[in-house]
Amino acid sequence: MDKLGGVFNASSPEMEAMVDLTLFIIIVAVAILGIITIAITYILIRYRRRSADTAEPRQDFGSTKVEIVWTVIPALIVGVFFFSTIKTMYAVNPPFGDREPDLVIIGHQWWWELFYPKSGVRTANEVHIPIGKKLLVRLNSVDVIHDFWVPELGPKIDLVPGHTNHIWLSASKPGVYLGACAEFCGVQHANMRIRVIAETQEDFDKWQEEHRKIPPTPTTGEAALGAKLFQEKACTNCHLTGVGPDLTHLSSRQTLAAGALENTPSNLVKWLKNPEKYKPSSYMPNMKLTDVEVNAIVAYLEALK
Ligand code: HEC
Ligand SMILES: [Cu+2]
Repeated sequence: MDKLGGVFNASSPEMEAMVDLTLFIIIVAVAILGIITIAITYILIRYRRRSADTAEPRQDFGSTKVEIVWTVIPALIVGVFFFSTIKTMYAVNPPFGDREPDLVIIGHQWWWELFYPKSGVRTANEVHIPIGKKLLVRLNSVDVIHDFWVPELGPKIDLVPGHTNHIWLSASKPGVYLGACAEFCGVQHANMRIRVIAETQEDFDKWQEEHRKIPPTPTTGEAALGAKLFQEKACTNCHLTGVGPDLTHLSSRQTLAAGALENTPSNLVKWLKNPEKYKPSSYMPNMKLTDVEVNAIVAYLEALK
């Protein structure tokens, strides 16, 4: 399974702001720890009990000056943390007013439904974004609480049934950023992976243009038989209704079933024959297809481009 990128490998302005704040707090905290450790060590040695000491040392009770110093300094430090945090929150999550979302993500057990309202593109599990742009993302769930988390790009955000959340998503350089559902959501929680594919505006536009088109239904050969079976075997009952992922441009995706399998024609055959084996308990039923049927459906799905 692919490894997630680390949070310190920030690849978006949002994540950079969060990492800067984290490092700043860590550095200040370590400096305080250092000062205190040195002070305690010094005091322990300098004022240790010596053999000539017989009486109790001088005792001081109450010093307004000292009280003020040790109240004001920590208050200032906490104040600086407070304002840096507010500034970071604002950088990561600026108000979006009545702007319409650029992308809608809907959590399902155990896959991500993706919809780009402005272009009408529907897909699943692999989010495409243009680099250097902030996308406003609206998140929802149809079943239980899920959580969208791509560590290199930004904070985690819950997908809650009956409640809408928003997040800004961006990437500063092209790449494939891996993420995962970060809220336990059932047996296949671990196989609910996300890929964010950040590309140049040009490549993103091209991707979007291709995904807007409904490919023609094949009329000859195995693929034509597959198209017929796709209707007859009731695949459409789930895959055209949002119960299962949109399969129109499946062949352009890198993985199958939210990261459970690499997307190759032979893995697609395996998946269709026995989804249970690769993603136990997933809501894709074993459709009990014959080899001929599976091959025809794979030919059809591969032909949809
Ligand atoms: C009862 C609803 C249902 C039916 C019927 C159904 N599927 Fe699915 N299918 C799903 C669900 C739900 C998933 C997502 C599984 C997951 O990732 O957890 C899925 C996943 C898939 C995937 C992987 C998609 C991706 O984005 O990675 C393929 C391919 C697929 N189904 C093909 C088919 C074909 C072909 C048929 C008909 C022979 C079919 N399905 C019938 C519900 C269904
Ligand atoms: Cu989940």
